[in-house]
Amino acid sequence: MSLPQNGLSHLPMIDGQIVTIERFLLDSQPQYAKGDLTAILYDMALAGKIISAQTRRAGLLDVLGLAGKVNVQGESQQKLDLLADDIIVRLMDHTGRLAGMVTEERKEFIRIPEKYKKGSYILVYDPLDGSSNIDTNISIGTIFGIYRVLDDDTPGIIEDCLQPGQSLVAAGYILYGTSTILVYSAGNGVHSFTLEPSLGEFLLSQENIRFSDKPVFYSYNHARGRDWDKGMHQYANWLRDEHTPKLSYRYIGSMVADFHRNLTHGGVFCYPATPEKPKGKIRLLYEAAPLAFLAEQAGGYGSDGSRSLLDIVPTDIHQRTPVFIGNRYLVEKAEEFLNAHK
Ligand code: FDP
Repeated sequence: MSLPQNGLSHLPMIDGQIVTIERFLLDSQPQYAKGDLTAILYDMALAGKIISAQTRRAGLLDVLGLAGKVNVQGESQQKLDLLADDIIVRLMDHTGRLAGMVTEERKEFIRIPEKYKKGSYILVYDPLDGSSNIDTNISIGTIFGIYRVLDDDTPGIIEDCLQPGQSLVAAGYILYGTSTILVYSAGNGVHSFTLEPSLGEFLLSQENIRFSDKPVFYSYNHARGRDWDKGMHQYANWLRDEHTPKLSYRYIGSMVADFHRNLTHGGVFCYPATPEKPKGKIRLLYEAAPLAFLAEQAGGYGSDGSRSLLDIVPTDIHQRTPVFIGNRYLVEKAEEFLNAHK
């Protein structure tokens, strides 16, 4: 990103140009495309703006704290989770571009109401990842993935969502941090946009993001260490004691924020399996697979400890998976340690 000198220094620019997300998406669209995917991505940017505005005001509005309900994972839902979920459904169900949706916050596959046209895409999303951090003003984010339906002629069905991450046509996240950033890939590199709050516009801030080949960070919940198997212990020791140059340990506990930091500076995020949680904690469809898609597009890799996260064919829309994601060689090293102690 170049630094302009002419009083526009608050605006992100690429080679002196101000590029809005709309312009970038339209320019990136293949000539044969109908524009539906572009429109879904643009709608997700709009959802991000609305959710961002709500999260910024969360301390003022009555949206902090528990909503008094429990979601399908048996976790307490925060009011802001429900609000973010509602915003996305209300923005997306009537556009004629989707055939269905899956969200962390609803048990069932969301069908498109019959009164609306059915589209050719499926949206899977976690409206607010890291939501246990909401009350403490720590970065949280929306993660999403987009699939094509298996059959254009049938109404959207659950099987449309049970596709491996290899079939994603696009994925991304919106991170509500010190600024609001949208990061996405439609299979042609990873690009980021920063929300300029006074304009309400996402402006291109970085094109073709790649993991640094000199990673800096590793991230996992160290407190879960007592439950790890030998392979994970040895991997953690290797990260701490043997990697050169020395890495730094950082864990926010908001995967999307941990991922973003590691994408920006290089590193690895892990949420391994434990006897208590043999499948780990992270959800495959709307958390792990979209981030693994972005990781691969940025030259990194996402694994469940023995295979690519993108190769796993989901059997349940809310299934969980162990996650190792970040710089390819750091993730492959995790596979090596875990497999040696199976
Ligand atoms: P959260 O429960 O707050 O939504 O997948 C959910 C997730 O957060 C990740 O974002 C985060 O990395 C992880 O869970 C935190 O779990 P631990 O508290 O067990 O570390």
